Amino acid sequence: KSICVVGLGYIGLPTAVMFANHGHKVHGVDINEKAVKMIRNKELHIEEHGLEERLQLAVDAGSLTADTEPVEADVFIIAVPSPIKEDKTAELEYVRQATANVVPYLKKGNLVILESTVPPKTVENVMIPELVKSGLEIGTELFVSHSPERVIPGKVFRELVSNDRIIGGINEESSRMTTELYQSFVEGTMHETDATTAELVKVMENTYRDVNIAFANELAMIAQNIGVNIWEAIKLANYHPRVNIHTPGPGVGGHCIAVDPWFLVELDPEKAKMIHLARRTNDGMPSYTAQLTADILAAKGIKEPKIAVLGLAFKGNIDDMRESPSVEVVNQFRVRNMNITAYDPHIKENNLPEQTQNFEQATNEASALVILTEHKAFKEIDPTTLTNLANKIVIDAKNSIDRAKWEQAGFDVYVLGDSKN
Ligand code: SAJ
Repeated sequence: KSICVVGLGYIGLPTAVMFANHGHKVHGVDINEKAVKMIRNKELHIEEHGLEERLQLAVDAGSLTADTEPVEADVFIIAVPSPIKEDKTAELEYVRQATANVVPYLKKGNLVILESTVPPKTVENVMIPELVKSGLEIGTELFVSHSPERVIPGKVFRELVSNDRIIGGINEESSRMTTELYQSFVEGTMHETDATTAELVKVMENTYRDVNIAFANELAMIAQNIGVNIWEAIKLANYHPRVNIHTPGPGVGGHCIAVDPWFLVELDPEKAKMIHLARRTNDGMPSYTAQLTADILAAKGIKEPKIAVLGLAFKGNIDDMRESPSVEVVNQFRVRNMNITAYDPHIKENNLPEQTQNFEQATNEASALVILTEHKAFKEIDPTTLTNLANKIVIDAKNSIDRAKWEQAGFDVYVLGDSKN
């Protein structure tokens, strides 16, 4: 089949590459000219394990092209951002615009698939009104579905293949066509439903995690006050066959889990009470983490401390800083007039004035290291080599380092949610 993928970001590019390497002729579209150029040159504008070699293969074989404009195709896949605005309501302009952009290229028999995560009813209320402008009859001449991506950054290529998929067509024929297409590489089961159900299911999945993480964060703060290590307590609770408590931390980041619950709050603010509170709890964790650090240093009598923040990505081993709680933790340190440097081996451009690309520089004369992201690179630090610090104090908001190893090297180790500090 010929497939036009609109949006070549964290989801669109891997998806385009997968289809291209599984017998389809793919044309990728992005408004970012620099990204398009890079893709044509087989260069990555995003980091994802296994992407580089797969991109090379697809471009060399001539099965993947890229441009800023769509072309005619059998199938159009839309994978553009659907963020929230300042006021926490959904920004659907990218979805609407991407849909409008493909309309001039649509022909009878085409299938349009939305992969972006969206508030329930977006296909019906935002996409369909654009698609009717093609003059094609929706459901008989033009087929439409929502097939939300479910992959986790860092393991995209594994999960694209192995995860089950929800396929929500606007009618059965749309679902059937979509299932058939994804069967090119998906080994998981395809579950067909209607478009609005699929939209809700996807938003529910991410909200489930957000609420569960908020619960874990609440427990961490309680444990901290009563002398219990929450990490140990959660591990023990999760031995119960029907309990799965998530992990606490300095907050929830990314473009999905910290965003999608707001779609439900916007949809029904009266009913989405717990969902709203969970968002607020998780959004409060950066401030809690900064205050925890400030309290530890004050208790040690360290005046005008210099903090080395380790980890700016929103989670481990990725290069993505979107909605990262680390940015807010840094901000909370600023608010407390604390001196900071920030370092992340995965974030190659300086996004914050405090950021440095040099680990030595970041840690030089530091009163404390504050680990905010569970990068493998931080776990591998040999604490005995850290000889440029002002104090041997490490605060681990992710419980990610080997405590014994650091203590042996003479460090005072503090872990968020563990009052054995
Ligand atoms: N986090 C915690 N505690 C946890 C799990 C995560 O504090 O127990 C934090 C992480 O540190 C990170 C944030 O939450 O800051 C989100 O990380 P994540 O790994 O849970 O999720 P994402 O945003 O990378 O990907 C999620 C996934 N959804 C679910 O797990 C239900 C993924 O499958 C989706 O495809 C993706 O959202 C998406 O695009 O919607």
